[in-house]
Amino acid sequence: MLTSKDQELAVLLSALSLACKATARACNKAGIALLFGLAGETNATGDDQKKLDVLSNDIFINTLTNSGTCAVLVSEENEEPIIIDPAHAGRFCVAFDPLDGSSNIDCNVSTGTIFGVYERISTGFATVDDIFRTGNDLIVAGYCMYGAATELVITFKNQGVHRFTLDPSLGEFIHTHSNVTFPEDGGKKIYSCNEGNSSNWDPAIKASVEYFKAGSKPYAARYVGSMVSDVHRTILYGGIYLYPADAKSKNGKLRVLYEGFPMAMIVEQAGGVASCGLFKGTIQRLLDLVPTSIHEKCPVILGGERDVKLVLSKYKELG
Ligand code: AHM
Ligand code: MG
Repeated sequence: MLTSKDQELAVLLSALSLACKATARACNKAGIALLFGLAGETNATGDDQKKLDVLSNDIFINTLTNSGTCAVLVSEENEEPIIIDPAHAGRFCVAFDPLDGSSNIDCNVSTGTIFGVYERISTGFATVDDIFRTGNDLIVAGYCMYGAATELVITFKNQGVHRFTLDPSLGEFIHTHSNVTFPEDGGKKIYSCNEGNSSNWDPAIKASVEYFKAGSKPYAARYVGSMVSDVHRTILYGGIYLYPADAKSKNGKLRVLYEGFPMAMIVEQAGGVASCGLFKGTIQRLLDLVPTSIHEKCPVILGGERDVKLVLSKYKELG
């Protein structure tokens, strides 16, 4: 029998899937509806907002607020958390990046939405502390990829990773794959990172990428520049995705709450490894971080065990 929590979670998931469908439609029609280009504002981390960033953010905020299932929302596009008035609040808190991969929006390359769901711990007025928790506390993590097809990938913590593809003729996500896992042998030898930053990387990352490129059968380089697409390919084909810290960005580029945590949970649930590498003096499992600000960043190293272990061994060797 469904508990009231299960029922409320079903409503939340329906709201998330509706917001993903609406965002997919906006991306599909962007050229015709003149939705490419800048909105004229910057977001919380100082990035120029695109029209589609703003539209998708409105879609997610309105859909989640109106679902009546949420108490706190954190979006990449909002400087402050949104605390929902108790009369309309539910039991969940959602951190999301409504349209990740902003640099790819205007050239019609894949983008995605990333989200993580917590169950609130407060009673009465929710507070941002409901979301300043380790990634291990997430009860749902997911992403939606707006690519050649729109695909929703979700994990309900400890219940594996599931793939759903949007059938545009039905307007519904169809469940296509259960218990998605990384290829057992590590899969294809692919490394995925912005190598343009390599002169600022630390020695362990430099040495790892040199290792991947060495020998008679070097790894292939693949980098879309949209985390959702790069991580999706890494899970399905194998290999490693890195956005490490560097001399200019000591905490890396990607945000803990709505990029690092949800992707790390999906990767671990698919049998992979998610690490920050050597971060703040220790080899740091990504999901064990405890954020203290909503737009906090962390280094991200995700992939199959074969390749992430290699990077961690370079950290042990070189510091
Ligand atoms: P965004 O949230 O502003 O789109 O930034 C996140 C994106 C990730 O999707 C992607 O992996 C990374 O930034 C690419 O960064 P870069 O252009 O520095 O390679
Ligand atoms: Mg993003």
